[in-house]
Amino acid sequence: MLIKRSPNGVDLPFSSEITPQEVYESRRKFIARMAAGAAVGSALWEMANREAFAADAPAAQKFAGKRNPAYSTMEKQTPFKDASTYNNFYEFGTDKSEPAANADTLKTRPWTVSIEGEVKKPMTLDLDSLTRLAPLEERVYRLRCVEGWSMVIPWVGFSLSELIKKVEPTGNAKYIEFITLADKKQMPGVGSRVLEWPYVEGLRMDEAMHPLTLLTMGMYGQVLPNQNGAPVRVIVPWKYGFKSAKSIVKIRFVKDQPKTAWNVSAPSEYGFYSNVNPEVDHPRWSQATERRIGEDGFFQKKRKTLMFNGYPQVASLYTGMDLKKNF
Ligand SMILES: Nc1nc2c(c(=O)[nH]1)N[C@H]1C(S)=C(S)[C@@H](COP(=O)(O)O)O[C@H]1N2
Ligand SMILES: [Mo]
Repeated sequence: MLIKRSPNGVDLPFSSEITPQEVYESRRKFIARMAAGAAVGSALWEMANREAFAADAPAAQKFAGKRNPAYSTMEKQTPFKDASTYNNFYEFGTDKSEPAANADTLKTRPWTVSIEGEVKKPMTLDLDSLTRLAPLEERVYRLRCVEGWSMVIPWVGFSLSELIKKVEPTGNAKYIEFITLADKKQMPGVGSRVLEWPYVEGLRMDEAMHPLTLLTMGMYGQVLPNQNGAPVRVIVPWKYGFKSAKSIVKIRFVKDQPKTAWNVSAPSEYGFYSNVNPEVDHPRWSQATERRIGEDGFFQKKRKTLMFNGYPQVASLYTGMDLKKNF
């Protein structure tokens, strides 16, 4: 095990990893509680990380799930601070810092999600009934933005398929639409014309049913911060980040491919599929590499982007499809 002296004189394992100053204290306390000299394995280090990051935002409500190791990357997690202050959520402004600065006006309770369209059992669920549909899991996913940066985030939720099974889609349900709240009173960006509101995203039914597609209510063991899409969003880890719609109020099952917000605003740049694909460049930039937020410096060599963002288990969904045409 690597033990090196940290700047504040505490022995830390794996201190080659960059450690944000503000998490030293809580991490030090946690490590102090462990038996001195005991082997701090990667699992314990993970716990120490989580404890430290959770302590970053003391006001947030706890929201834990059982770690699903089969669906979790062991890569270094993005510090909570970065994941909750570097955001895309155009309903609150287009600068990365604006969602964190503005999203406290979003009222996440009471909240309902209405599920409609081609289903045998349409329903409107409040947050508590939604949360109780299936056991909560924690899954550490890579999320790669179309802009060329990525993060590693421990999300809390369950497979969207759990909800889909409950509402019993009809034979006509070929696609699923996610519709975000669009309320000017709560969301200052909804007055702007950057996108058509409400923000709409969509998946083909088999993509929506894939167990990796996560209905997400929390991250880092806490309820989602508003700027990350509280109280409920989806995370589709093999697609560019914009497919992962935030603050969902409606889920609609439909026959035809939905008109999605980014595809409508710039169809030559943002296709419906939007699978992470290092071989298909965005018309204005390469998609071959990416920068990990909170970790890779601006002057550092960028890391290689992986096909399907490193989730090869989804490849069979696209057998026989031309992924250059269906970008
Ligand atoms: N409603 C809504 N959902 C959205 C967006 C948005 O502007 N509005 N931005 C998307 C983009 S481009 C990305 S990269 C991710 C960012 O999620 P994060 O802030 O939790 O990392 O949210 C996606 N979901
Ligand atoms: Mo993005």
